Amino acid sequence: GNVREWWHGLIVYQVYPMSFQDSDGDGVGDIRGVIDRLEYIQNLGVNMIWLNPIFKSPKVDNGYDISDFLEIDPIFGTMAEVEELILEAHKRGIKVIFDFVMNHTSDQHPWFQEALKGKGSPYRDYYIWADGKNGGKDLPNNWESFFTGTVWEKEPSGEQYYFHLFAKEMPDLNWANPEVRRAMVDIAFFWLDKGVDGFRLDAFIHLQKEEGFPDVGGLGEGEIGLAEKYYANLPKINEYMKFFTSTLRERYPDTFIVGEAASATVELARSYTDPIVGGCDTVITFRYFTMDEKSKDPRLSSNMQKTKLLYGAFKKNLQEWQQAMADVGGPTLYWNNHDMARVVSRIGDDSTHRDNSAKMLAALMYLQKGIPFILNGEELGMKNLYLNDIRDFKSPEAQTFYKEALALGYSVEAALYNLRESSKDASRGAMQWDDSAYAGFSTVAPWSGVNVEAEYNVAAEEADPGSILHFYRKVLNLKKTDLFVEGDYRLWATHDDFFVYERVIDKQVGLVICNVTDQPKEFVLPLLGQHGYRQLLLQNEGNRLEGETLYLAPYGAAVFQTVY
Ligand code: TEU
Repeated sequence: GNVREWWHGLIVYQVYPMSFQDSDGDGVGDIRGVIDRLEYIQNLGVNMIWLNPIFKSPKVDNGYDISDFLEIDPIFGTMAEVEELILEAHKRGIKVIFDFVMNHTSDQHPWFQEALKGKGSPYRDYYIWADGKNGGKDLPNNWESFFTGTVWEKEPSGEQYYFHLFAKEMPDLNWANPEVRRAMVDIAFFWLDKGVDGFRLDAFIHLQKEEGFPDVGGLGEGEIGLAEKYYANLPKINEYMKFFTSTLRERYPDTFIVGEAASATVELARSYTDPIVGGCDTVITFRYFTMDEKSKDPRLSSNMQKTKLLYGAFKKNLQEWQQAMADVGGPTLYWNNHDMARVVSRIGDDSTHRDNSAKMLAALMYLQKGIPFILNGEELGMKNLYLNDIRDFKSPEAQTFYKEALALGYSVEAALYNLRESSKDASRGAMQWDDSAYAGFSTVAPWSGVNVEAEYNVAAEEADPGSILHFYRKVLNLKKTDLFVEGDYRLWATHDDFFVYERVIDKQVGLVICNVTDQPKEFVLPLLGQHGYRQLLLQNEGNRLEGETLYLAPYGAAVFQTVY
């Protein structure tokens, strides 16, 4: 028996506000733009929007560096527009969740500006400080930040260093301080009072840092390195999360909370999603996607190099998450987000088999048990942005990769190729609404760059019943049926050329068959038995059923429903 929580059946659409729709002609997307597109979002068949940060921010990290948690950044619009967005979304049966950045603030945040006044400041203990070694001359330790470089930055007065896991303009909050924990709860209440339905908790697995800041081992003199065991998934995080989630739910019991838990294992995910431990409804892990490391250069950052998904490992990972999360409604289901390259380019084939691979991947992922998270534009088969100048890459990791690759003798073209195919900048391009000069996103050049494509945009795909957009709608329609919400998940043991699974309720079986290769493949369907009958629910192009044999096109996919 499943305990059906209200959020089983959610389908989340990730709106990256800077790149979704510009309504005022400044080249940056805004809240009014999202309001104007609510009908489109509704017609997709989703029932929740996750908005990346829209709060006041100097935009060192596209809004994840927040200088005022309670103000809307003027580039996005006004508080009144945000209230209107929530209201209008609700009218359409769409819930709205905000990104909640709890690990750090902008260095421009008044708390940090106060903290910089020195050890006597009442806000000093809102942040994390350390003295340099050797009388202040050397760094406090050898930990590396996720945005490359040391985690330590000397404060302007020169007295101490402050800690930053991301950019130096993003000092980490000190969650060991109960005042910080209370302040973050108050901010969440402010937005819940405005009617938001929940939060995507940004980087919450980093809220605790190892006391005493011990050096990480295995590094040479003067070297720095990632030290996840000292700043990721530490034990007090569940205590902080429990306080946060349960305090919010005392007043707003239905608050939906999805935690971003990049490096969480299934065991950790279970505790983060346990109602009496961490209290998240679900978490987003990055661990599904085991990529082929063999072809990579070990001297360069691994996630910036173009390579293939290893389907064998990928199937095993998903199977493990499906099993561990079965009784909480399944894991989150996603292919990409604003931190990863776009799926049809990274994992599908964005040239020869663009349509079929995009459709197959949609069926493969979103008919599993769990909550789909779809990145805006993915439903059109949007591919990576074509960026061909290092100045077009905004993320510091991309800049570092480029410098290091060139220093190792890579050509400019080779370095740019890897970045274009793998960096997060590649997924942040303007939404393709039509094939006008700026793809209907804006009347001026978008901040992000844009691909303009005659066949891949909302207008063209609306008009074509065989489009990727229409296919996504069909997948999401199926996804809303009981069978695909609550049905048990069973992965078939097949060759790695296939990804095949069933969803099962009683005598009803949904069977999803995917050819994950660029070659045609044959698949023999299971025997029906005397009283069974089978119905084809959905397929992409070029497949053929002859008797019990399914001839799958390259990247072919078919979904059957069988009743025994
Ligand atoms: O990303 C955080 C994130 O990916 C890390 O928490 C992760 O654990 C680490 O990179 C190790 O793989 C979020 C946002 O999604 C991203 O856009 C922001 O830049 C970042 O937080 C900082 O707020």
